[in-house]
Amino acid sequence: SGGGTGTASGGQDNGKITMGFAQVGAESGWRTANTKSVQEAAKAAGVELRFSDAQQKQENQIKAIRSYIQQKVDVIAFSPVVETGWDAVLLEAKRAKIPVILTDRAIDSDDDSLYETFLGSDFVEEGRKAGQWLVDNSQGPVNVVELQGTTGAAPAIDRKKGFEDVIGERPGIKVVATQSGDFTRAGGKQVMEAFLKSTSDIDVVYAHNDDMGLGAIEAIKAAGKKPGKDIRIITVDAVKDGMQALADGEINFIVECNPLLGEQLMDLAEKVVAGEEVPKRVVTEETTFTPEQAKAALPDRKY
Ligand code: GYE
Repeated sequence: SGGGTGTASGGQDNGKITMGFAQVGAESGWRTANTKSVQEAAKAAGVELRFSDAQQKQENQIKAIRSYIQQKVDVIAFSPVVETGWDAVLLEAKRAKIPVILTDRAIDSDDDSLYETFLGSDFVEEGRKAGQWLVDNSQGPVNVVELQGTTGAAPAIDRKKGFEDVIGERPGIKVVATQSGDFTRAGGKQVMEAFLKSTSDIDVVYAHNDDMGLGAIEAIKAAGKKPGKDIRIITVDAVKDGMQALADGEINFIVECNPLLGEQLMDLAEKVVAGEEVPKRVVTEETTFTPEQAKAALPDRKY
C-alpha cells in the first residue's frame, strides 16, 4: 500500500500499482476526454485502474473513496465534485496509509497533509483570460450573463473570481445575471432560456465551459438571435464541439483547459507509491483561441 511497492498491499499482485480513481461524472466533453486520457494512460503505464463515476454527487464520490480504502489500493486519485467536505474521508485514507492525488479540481481544506499533490489547471487564471479578452474587445457599456459551473466546484468558484477581478477594471462591463448550469449542455440551454426571458439587452454570455455555451447557442437561436453576433459568447475548455462553434463564428473566444492529465497522473502515482517526493502543485499549460486560431487547430485536435 501507500508506503511502497511491496506485495503487502491487498490491491496488487504481480507488482502492479492499483489506483482507485473517483471521477466526477460524464457531464461534459471535457470530462469524457479526461476519463479517456486517464484510462489510456493507466493501460500504457501498466497501472490497474479501478474507476468509478460519481454522477456529479459528492456522496457517491465519498462512497467510492471508502471502497478503495477497503480494497487497499496503492493510491487514490480523484477529482472532487465540490471544494469542501473532504476532511473526514481523506483522514481515513491517511490513517490507512493510502496516498491521495487530487487531479483536475482542488479541495478547500486547512490540512494539506491530506493529499500528496494536486495536478490540474489554474482556474482563476482561466477566468482572468476570459475577462481580459472582453476588456480588450469592448467599448462602452456591456451586459454580461454568466453561466456558472457546478455550485461549489473549484472551477466554478475560480473562473467566476478571475473574470470578475479583470472586468472590475472597466465599470461599463457588468454581470447582470449569473446562475449555475451544472457544466452541462442541457443546463446551459435552460438557464439561457430563462435569462433571455428575464433580462433585456444581453450583450455577452460568459459560460464556464463549452458545453453550457453550446446549450446557450441553442437557446439564443430559438429566441431568433444570432450567437456570436447579436450576443457574443466566451467559454472555457476548447473541446472539439466548442472549437467547431468558434471556427463557425458562433462562439467568439475560448480559454483552453487541458483534460489530458492521464500521463502526468500515472507518473505522479508511480513516484508517490515509490515514496519519492513530488511537487505539491503541478499546473497544466494552456492557451486561448480566437476563431482563426480554432480553424488552424481543429484538424489536429484530439478531443
Ligand atoms: O471545465 C468542465 C467539466 O473540472 C476543469 O469540469 C473541469 C471542468 C471542465 O465539467 O467542462
